[in-house]
Amino acid sequence: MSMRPEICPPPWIIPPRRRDVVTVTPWLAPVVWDGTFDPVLLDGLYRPRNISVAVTVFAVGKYIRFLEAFLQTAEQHFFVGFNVHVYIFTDQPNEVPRVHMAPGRQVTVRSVPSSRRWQEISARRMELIQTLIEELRNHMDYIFCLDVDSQFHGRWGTESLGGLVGVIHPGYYRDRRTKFPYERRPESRAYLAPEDGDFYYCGGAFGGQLQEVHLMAKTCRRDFEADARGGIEAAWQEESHLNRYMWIHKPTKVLSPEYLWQDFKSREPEIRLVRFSGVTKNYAEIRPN
Ligand code: UD2
Repeated sequence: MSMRPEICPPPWIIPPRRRDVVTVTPWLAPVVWDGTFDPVLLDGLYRPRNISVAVTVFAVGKYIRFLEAFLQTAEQHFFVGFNVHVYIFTDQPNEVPRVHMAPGRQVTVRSVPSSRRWQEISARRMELIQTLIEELRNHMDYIFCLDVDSQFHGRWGTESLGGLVGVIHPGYYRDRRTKFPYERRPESRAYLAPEDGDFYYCGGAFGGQLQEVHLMAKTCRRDFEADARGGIEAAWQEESHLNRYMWIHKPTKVLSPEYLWQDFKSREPEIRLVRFSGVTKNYAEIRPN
């Protein structure tokens, strides 16, 4: 792989690009914010490697209604110009909208049973992600697991790639760790003590290299099931287990809340760009219970 030197200034002359936010973790993982990276440089580095990115998205019950906008906006903003394979898990395969996709991009639909409890849907995701990755090994390079009730509004691309990638939850990024809604009961395998924790990460967006995400999904599933056998369900289901996992196995890249905002939240000054955001929804109307 060769790179033209003129597109990459010498690293020692680049001043820090953002001073208003944390751009590196104490364990030296980058925290990605608008302005901290050069998209042209990064795309140029990854393009010769012909990388492929898998995406999982779950659309069970009424959540099928979010799929069309999710897919359409992914075409506009998510890894544009790269190989992308979206895996849709749904109980209504015939209702999956047809969205035109650019060359190198495709969709696969997988059937899953309907659920009576919304917590079940969220919990089962880790199991399905684990088994999907076991099938995909050697076919895809990276995977992102995303909430369907969301839309892309800005670029989400090669700057997000890493071994294990966590997204800082938009609801808690200004809070102290004692306020994070981690699982606080020591009898749960998702337990974190008040002095533990780095960020509060989203269950609605995470990813990385296949083997890293596989290990995380497998561990979260195992711990979730062990909790269930003991009659306990963590405060935020798989999101709680993911937070426990990422406390112990630090992500190699952290994405700022630009990568999962929430439409109902007013924009803070440090959020220059919302790239992906959860739509505002009526929980009582949309969830099975
Ligand atoms: C939060 C998390 C979410 C998950 C959940 C509880 C963020 C910003 N959001 O979202 O990731 O951790 O809390 O565990 O991190 N789904 C269906 N059908 C249903 C219910 C859910 O398909 O009837 C799927 C769908 O893909 C949805 C996802 O599960 O996007 C998460 O469920 P949610 O959107 O209801 O949870 P929410 O927004 O409270």
